[in-house]
Amino acid sequence: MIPSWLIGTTAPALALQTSSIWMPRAGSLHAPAIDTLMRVSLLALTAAGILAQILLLAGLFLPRERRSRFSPAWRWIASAIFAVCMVWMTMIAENLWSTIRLTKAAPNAVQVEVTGVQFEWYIRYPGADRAYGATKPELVDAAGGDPLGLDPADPHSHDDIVSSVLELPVDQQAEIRLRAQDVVHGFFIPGMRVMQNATPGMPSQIHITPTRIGDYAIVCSQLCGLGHYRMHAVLRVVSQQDFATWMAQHQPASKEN
Ligand SMILES: [Cu+2]
Repeated sequence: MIPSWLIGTTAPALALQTSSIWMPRAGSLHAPAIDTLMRVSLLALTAAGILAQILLLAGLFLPRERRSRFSPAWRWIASAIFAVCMVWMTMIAENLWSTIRLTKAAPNAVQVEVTGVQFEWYIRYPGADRAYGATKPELVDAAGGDPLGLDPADPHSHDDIVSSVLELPVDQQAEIRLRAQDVVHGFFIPGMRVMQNATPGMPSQIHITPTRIGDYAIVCSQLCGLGHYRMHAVLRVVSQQDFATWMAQHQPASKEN
C-alpha cells in the first residue's frame, strides 16, 4: 500500500519539479505556452492523484458506518469534475496544436522542406522562385550527391538548395514541409517544443517561429529502423543578417546544374 501511495503522489510531483530543470531551454514563440500547459496538467494530475490516495485511505480506515455516509452521488460529482478537467485540457492542447499545425503560415515565412530518410534528415530550400522542384524516387542517388532525386526537367528544381543543416533566421516564421522517403519518421526538436511525424506519400506542414539564436538538436521520435538512434541533424537559428549571408553562399552557382 505504501509504495503505491508514494508512487501515486510523488511521481507527478517529481515530474513537475524537474520538468523545468530537465527540459531544454525553450526557443520558439509557442514553447512557453506548451511548457505552461504541461506544468498545469502535471499539477492537476498531482492534485487528483493525492486526492484519490486520500479517498482510498479513508475508505480503508474509516469505520463502515462512517463510510456509508458518502452518498453514491459523490462518485458522479467526482467523475464529472474529472471529465470537465480532461475536456478543458484537451481543448487548450488542441488550440495550441492548431496554431502550429492547422493555421496558415505568414506570407513572408521562410519556406523549408525536411525529408526523413533512413537514417538522415535532408533539408531543402526552394530558392529564389519560392517553389520546390519536382522529385522522383528513381532519381534518388544519395552517394552521387542527390539524396532527394531532384528532377532536372523541372525548372523549379534548378535553384533548390539541399543542405544537411536546418538554418533559420530568428524572429521570423518558418513554414516546414515534412516528407519521408521510406518509413514513418518523427521530426522532433525538443528545444522548439515541436514534434510531427513525417509520413511517406503524405507531406505535412508545420510552422514555428524561433525566438532565440543557437543550435538545437533535431532527432527522430519514431523507431524507424536499426540506425534510428543516430538519426539526427542540427537546427541553427541565426540572425536575419547571417541567414541572408548563408543563403547567398548556398545559392546554386549556375542555372544548368
Ligand atoms: Cu527516423
